[in-house]
Amino acid sequence: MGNCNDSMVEELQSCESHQWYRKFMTECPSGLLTFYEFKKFFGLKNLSASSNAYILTMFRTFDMNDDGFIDFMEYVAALSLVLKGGVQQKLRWYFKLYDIDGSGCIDRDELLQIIKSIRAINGIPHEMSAEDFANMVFDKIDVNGDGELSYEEFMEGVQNDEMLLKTLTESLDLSHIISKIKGEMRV
Ligand SMILES: [Ca+2]
Ligand SMILES: [Ca+2]
Ligand SMILES: [Ca+2]
Repeated sequence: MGNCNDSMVEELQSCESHQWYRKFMTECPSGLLTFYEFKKFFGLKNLSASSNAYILTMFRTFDMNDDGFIDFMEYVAALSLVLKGGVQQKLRWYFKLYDIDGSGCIDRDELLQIIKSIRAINGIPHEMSAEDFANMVFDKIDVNGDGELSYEEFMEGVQNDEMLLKTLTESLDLSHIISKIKGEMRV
């Protein structure tokens, strides 16, 4: 039967966009998802404050024109990135997601907040504390030591470190959310 994750991705990639369109239009007849609807759409309920903050950041990253809604084009763009995007594209998107205040750099608090939120959502126990992990990331890739990760430091540092790349892409592959969509589409 092969690898379950591979077949899931193949299955999702073979999905016709009209299926996604139908789901979007059924759950969101106005064609615009608010943050509240976005959470409902993905079945995200009873989130802790930090998870809620993470989902809000994700929502804002999807909302490319910053109008407070996710329209169908933004929805499709986000899904196709998640499903098909290459490493560079994904990292670029993660950088935007991590840079919560949009300053163009990721500081330690932003990284810590994201790590904590991701862990809360994924619910997987980790050997290393979120604080230690954030410190390790900065030790490794904050090349000029100014306490912030620039876009260049982030892109180069993560791509040149197999462990970081694996950890970041795995923790952020959104498989949790995709499996929720997939579950609903089967019904
Ligand atoms: Ca929008
Ligand atoms: Ca920032
Ligand atoms: Ca730096």
